[in-house]
Amino acid sequence: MTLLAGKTVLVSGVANRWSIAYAVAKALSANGAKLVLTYEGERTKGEVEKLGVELGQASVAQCDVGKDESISALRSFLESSGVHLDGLVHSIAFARKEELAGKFFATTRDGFALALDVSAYSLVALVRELHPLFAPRASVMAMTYLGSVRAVKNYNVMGVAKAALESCVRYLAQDLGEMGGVRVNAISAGPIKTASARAVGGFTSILGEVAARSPLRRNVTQDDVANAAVFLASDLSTAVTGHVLYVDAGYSVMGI
Ligand code: 0WD
Repeated sequence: MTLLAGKTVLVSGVANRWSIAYAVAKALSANGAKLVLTYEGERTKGEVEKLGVELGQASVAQCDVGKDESISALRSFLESSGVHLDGLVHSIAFARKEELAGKFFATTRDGFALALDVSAYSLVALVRELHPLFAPRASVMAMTYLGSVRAVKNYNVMGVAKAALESCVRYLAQDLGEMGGVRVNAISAGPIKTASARAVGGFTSILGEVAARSPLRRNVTQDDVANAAVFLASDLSTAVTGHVLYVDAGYSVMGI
């Protein structure tokens, strides 16, 4: 309950109650953190405001990570509210649906740039703008997937974006560690049925494969990921940075 008492954490990427970010926000709050939730735009505003009320003391702000002016506006909002951030959760990804199926080589120049921009550069953009608000020993985390290091059917350009995201995590860890001991990590979650996941072609068969072959013989849940996020947000992980923490029921360690 008190693991995160006195800490304020910004959580991006809540779209609905199935979002990984929502489970993370709930777990952070249950462990005593104050929350700032951000939503992308009008489409998700109402739902996120409703979830913010359910979470108690969450404040809610708009931020489209694809737009620098939107990130600057978020910074102004946080500054005017006197918020210092002890944590930042990046739980955002986007690629065009038609590029999450079929041949990877069919990826268009535009689609590649868009996926990399929203899913990877956005972490850099958030840190670039918000780092002056970070408290000492703040914790930044991003959500990634095994498709970054393995070729996963249909994951395609999102796998490339996740590889970039994980590399960004390492470079940001290098930058921020000497600025007050701020750490930056990624959680590589096993597949979970959410709105984003359903956009990936053949997603249900990926769930079946993990349940059949992972050491724990099951899929992971949003709550499994959220518990790891609490660890990374807490002072239990003050010497962990630049790391990709697999929360995947062990699937990634399996060979034949
Ligand atoms: O199997 C899964 N669900 C896994 C997800 C396995 C491993 C990793 N992840 C990652 C995703 O790639 C993503 O980075 O976890 C993160 C969260 O994904 P999620 O919880 O699975 O999906 P979802 O509930 O759809 O949340 C992602 C949200 C978007 O939702 P919608 O469904 O509205 O596209 O990212 C947000 C948006 O709310 N988002 C943006 N937020 C701000 N600015 C933007 C943007 N430009 N674009 C998308």
